[in-house]
Amino acid sequence: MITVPGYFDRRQLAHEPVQELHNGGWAAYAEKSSRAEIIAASFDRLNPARDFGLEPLLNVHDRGYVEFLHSAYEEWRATGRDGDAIGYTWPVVQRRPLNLDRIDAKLGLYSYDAATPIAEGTWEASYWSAQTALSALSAIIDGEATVSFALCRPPGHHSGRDYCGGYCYLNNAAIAAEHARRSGRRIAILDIDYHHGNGTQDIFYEDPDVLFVSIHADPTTDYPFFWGHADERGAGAGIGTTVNLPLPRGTDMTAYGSALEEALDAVRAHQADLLVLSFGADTFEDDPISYFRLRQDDYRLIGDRMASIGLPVLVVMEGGYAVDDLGHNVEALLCGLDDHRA
Ligand code: Q9C
Ligand code: ZN
Repeated sequence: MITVPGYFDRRQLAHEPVQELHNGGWAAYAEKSSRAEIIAASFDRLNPARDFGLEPLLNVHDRGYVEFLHSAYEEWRATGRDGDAIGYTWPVVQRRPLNLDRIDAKLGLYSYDAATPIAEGTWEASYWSAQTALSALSAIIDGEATVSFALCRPPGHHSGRDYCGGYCYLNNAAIAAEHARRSGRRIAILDIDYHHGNGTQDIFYEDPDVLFVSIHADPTTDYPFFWGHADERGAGAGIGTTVNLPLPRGTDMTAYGSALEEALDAVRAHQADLLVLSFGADTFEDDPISYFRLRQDDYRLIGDRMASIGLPVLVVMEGGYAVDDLGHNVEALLCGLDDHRA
């Protein structure tokens, strides 16, 4: 039984892209709404999201990008096409501000991959996913809880200030972290999704106040390839407040546990007073798109280790695609986090 307060809004289910480009062909979209349903089923009750409006979203994301997310599907359909909006031309060289109106061009400007289609309910679901993160945060800020769970979906950690990618549209963890920082908290973000959280890293890359630590699959073999290498340590005033701990495919709890201790040392050294945990259960041994070997019991250990640093923790859901096991894996993590405090 989960005793940690959870937050969720059913409007997050509205996002249901049909397919994604996978290994050179079309495959069923892995980030499906049943992921959220199965996690929700592990809770006796979930708290509804409150509406914090657009402002906290715009404190992280570019206004032009947010407007694009809001209208992209409609603009795509207005060209007479069927199906979901998806980019196919990306401005990799000689980028300049052209102010292109064509939806095909805007999809290229505001995304970095072909894994992130925009469907009819994408804006509505992403908006409420972000509000869910803010609502779960408020339970901690208002002193009602020391651990709180945001059942975010769509996930967020691949989304940057002005782009979507990796099934992510609005960066829920970054939005909550920025909101908490503005209320005077000192923030560490620990990202333990299988994939590197390139969007979150990018948002805080030059920021000395927000620590970003990530344990993930080595990007030389795994998505997102271009970010998450160990030598990425931040820039400008933010040098040292980005920490990347890539691990090889096949990693089990023994090696994972050592990386986790290193990550927690970095969190302690930052002297944060709030930990935002970007939690992906795609490190699970049976995950269909990932290659670590964590087992259900390991999530309990991870939660337990995390609780040992004694900080309030906002858990923000990211990936995890072994749908049948997802509810149990989330439950294991939250039980580990909570036990410690009893
Ligand atoms: N199937 C998260 O876990 N895969 N995003 C690219 C190959 C993208 C994962 C296409 C994986 C993104 C939040
Ligand atoms: Zn992932």
